[in-house]
Amino acid sequence: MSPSPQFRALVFSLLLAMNPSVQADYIFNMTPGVTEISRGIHNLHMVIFWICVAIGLVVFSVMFYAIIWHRKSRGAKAANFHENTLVEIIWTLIPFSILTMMAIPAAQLLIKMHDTKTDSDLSIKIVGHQWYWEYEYLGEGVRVISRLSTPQEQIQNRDIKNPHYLREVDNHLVVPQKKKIRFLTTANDVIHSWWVPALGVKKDAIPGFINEAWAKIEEPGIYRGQCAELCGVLHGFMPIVIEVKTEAEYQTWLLEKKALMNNHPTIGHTP
Ligand SMILES: [Cu+2]
Repeated sequence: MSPSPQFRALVFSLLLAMNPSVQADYIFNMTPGVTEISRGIHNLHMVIFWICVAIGLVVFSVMFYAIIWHRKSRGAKAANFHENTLVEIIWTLIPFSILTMMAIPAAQLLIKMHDTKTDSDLSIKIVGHQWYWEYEYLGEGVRVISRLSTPQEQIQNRDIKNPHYLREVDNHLVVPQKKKIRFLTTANDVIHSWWVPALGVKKDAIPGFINEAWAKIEEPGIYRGQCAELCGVLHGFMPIVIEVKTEAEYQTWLLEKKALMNNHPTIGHTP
């Protein structure tokens, strides 16, 4: 009997996974991102990860040592003691101090992440809609409606999918580099969540509430994200694309956008 197609596919994918050149394409870890905060999150994640690895090694070493060298078949007799105050104090103090060590850098980073009050250079109101994003540049009179731009032919498998399939929009959120941008998120209908991993920002957009986040992006480029709160049938079809420009390019873009909106006041106002 020849192996089933499923079995052959499994063997093939396992062989493929063992190939070093294929492994190079996989990144299992979180990425450091492009802001000070996202790097801070990544570093904290790595520190906590290695603390967990160390705890795991210590606990499992002691456990396997006890299981192997002090097993009953070797004639080991279990110690029988209760209410040993010293032991109880030690096994309370050790986890307590480990948790405190973890909490200090985590709290420092959280405070930094939530500090939207100081020195922000511009504020952008982000409104989640079923199913697109709306960006309003506060004080500038500029509004951008950002919708999925992947053609229906690709979604319905009638055309070849492009590399940014379902992660591309008609109008990017354009922002300047090296400026502290304050994001104010809210929603028009149901709860959405504005998530851009490279910025280390994930903020719920809740109707009737305004949440705050911020980012200061060092390098120009395009960064992508998506809605991260199940918001209805097209939840997976409202991506986020941020285009970071140099300050001069951003000012030019803003002027062009303002001129366009003055000439056509309905642009960006109607979904
Ligand atoms: Cu959504």
